Amino acid sequence: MKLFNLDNSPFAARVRMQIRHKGLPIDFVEPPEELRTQKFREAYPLGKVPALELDNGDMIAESTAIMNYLESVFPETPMRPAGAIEQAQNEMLVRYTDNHLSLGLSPVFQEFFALLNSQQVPDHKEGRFDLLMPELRKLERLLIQLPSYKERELQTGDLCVVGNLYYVNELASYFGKHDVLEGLNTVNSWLQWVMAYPAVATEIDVMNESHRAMVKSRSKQGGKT
Ligand SMILES: N[C@@H](CCC(=O)N[C@@H](CS)C(=O)NCC(=O)O)C(=O)O
Repeated sequence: MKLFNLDNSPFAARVRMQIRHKGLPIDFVEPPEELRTQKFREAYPLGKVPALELDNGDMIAESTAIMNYLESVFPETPMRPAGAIEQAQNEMLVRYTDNHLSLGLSPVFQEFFALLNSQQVPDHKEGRFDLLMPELRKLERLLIQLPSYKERELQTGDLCVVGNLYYVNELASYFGKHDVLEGLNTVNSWLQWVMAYPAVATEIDVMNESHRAMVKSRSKQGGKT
């Protein structure tokens, strides 16, 4: 099996963390097609990565579909709980990331790339980053309400949250925000717990290096893509 992925993609990083944590025999490869081209869109079922290519050539798109498939096919070191309520609780973290956190993060990304391209100084007061803050407070409430992570193993929901949360922290500084997780005590202690897993820490590092290299190269080009 092959995982078509990009180092700086949080959606790919969550799958790589799972593969690394479970020790699965799956290669990580960059898509040979250039991003956002017609060829790229045609090569993958939904025109995005990550995409998992099976040995028979079948392709699975969508990070969460891939993660569920891998849990079904490789049940050792389970990262998706067995019980109905535990499954729903894990799923809440997955859905929180894709339906709440990512939606708040997406306009921040757009603004970030606009800033990078125009080399403008961010407007710290009116930035879209402020719209993201309520989404972070939602995570605090969710983690308080769910049974403590300390009583369970690492799950797919944790991987989804931590990959996207990396970008919240990373982009914050460009918008003049510091300590965006300040006061979110449960989020902070959960983050410490999740980052202590080597598979998580390694893939966050990979994402960080790749993201920073991209920023550096765009800045050198005077913001031109
Ligand atoms: N919902 C998708 C999101 C994947 C996604 O947005 N991938 C980005 C990279 S981070 C991509 O392939 N973008 C290329 C494009 O939109 O042309 C998932 O969970 O896999």
